[in-house]
Formats: sequence, structure tokens, C-alpha cells
Amino acid sequence: MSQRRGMANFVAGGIYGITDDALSRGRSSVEVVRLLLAAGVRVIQYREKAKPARVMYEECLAIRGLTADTGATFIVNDHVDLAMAVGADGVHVGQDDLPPVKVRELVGSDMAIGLSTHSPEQAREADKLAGVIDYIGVGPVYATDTKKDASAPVGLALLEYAAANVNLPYVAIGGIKQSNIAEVSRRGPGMIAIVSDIVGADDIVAKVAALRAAMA
Ligand code: 3NM
Repeated sequence: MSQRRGMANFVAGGIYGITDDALSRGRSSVEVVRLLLAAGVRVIQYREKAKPARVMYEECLAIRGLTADTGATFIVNDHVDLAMAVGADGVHVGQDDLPPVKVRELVGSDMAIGLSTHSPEQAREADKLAGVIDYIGVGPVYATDTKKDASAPVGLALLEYAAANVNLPYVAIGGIKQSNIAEVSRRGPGMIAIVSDIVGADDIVAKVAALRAAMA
């Protein structure tokens, strides 16, 4: 496990919470993060696709404050500049973003970097970047409407591939919810990332408790 900022909170079976304002039933992303922290979620990613940079900056500053107060890990999706500007613990990038080696040059040696992968080949290539990146995402496990350009679902097979072949910590993502989290957690991923089933819940704290109970 890398010693980079925030990686100590990457524990097996941990829930990795991700914001999405549009799915949050009128709650702001900052409010959603408050609820995630109240539920004991220790890794939080800010993921907003359609907001002005200044708005994202203000929200990320607030979230940085909340996560620092509770010792939770704060990761910013896509925006390397934003992650640096607010002192996030990490930045998460996709296959079509800047190459991870360039991201590492920009952010320096302390910040964690996550990289999304969508196939065994991508997971294998990403694993070779150990030392540059700190964890990979694997998915979408199931179909999802949350990510507009999501690849075809990879099913549980990519999780099984990662469990057997990937040395970096990995995070399962895509369409994971209360009804299927047990079969995901049985494949032994480090963390489980969820957007819509959590941020869209009436009671976010109760939802996180129910997800944990479903995994047990
Ligand atoms: N990344 P939900 S799938 C943000 O496959 C994201 O890399 C994916 O949202 C990937 O939990 C996805 O609502 C969306 O399905 C996850």
C-alpha cells in the first residue's frame, strides 16, 4: 500500500463515496459530503461534470475543510488544477485524461492518483504504473446511468481478474447498490465506489448502514 496522502483510508470493503449534484435530490454536494462523513465514509470523491470552475473551487474548499476535520480522504475527479488548488489528498483520472506520468509531474510526490480501467488489458497496464499511481478503478461492474460515456458493463469478471492479477489497491465501481453489493464484496475488492444508490437515498446515513449490513 502506498504511503501517499489519504491511502491509509483504503481498506478492504470500505465504501468510497462520490458526489453527483444532479442525483442528490436538491441537496448540495457539500451537504451530501457532511452526511457521508456522518455515516463514517472515509474516502470521498468530488465528481461534478457541469459546473463553473469557481463554483467547484468553492465547494471543494468546503469539502476539504470537512474531510480534514474528520481525517477522511478527499479526492477530486478529473481536475488536476482543482485538486492542487484546494490541497486535496488525491486526484482521479480516466483513460482519456492526461497521462498518469504527466499528472504525477504536475501534482508532485505526495498526492495520491487513481486511474479508471475498464478491461483486463487496461488494469494490467495500470498496474505497471505502480509508483506513479496509487490505486485503480475497475468497472462499470453493472450498467449505470450515472456516467454518460460509461463503457459496456464488465460484470464481476474484471473484479475477479483484478483480485488475481492486480497488485495496486482497486476500487469496484458502476451500478453497485444494496441489492448487489454482497456479490461484489465477495470478490474481495479493496473498496467499493457508489454514486446514485447513496446520493439519491432519502436518508444517506441509513443507506450507508444498509449497504454495510448487506455486505456482512
Ligand atoms: N465510473 P453509480 S462507472 C463514475 O466504470 C463512474 O469507471 C465508472 O455510478 C467506471 O454508482 C461510474 O451511480 C458511475 O452506478 C458510477
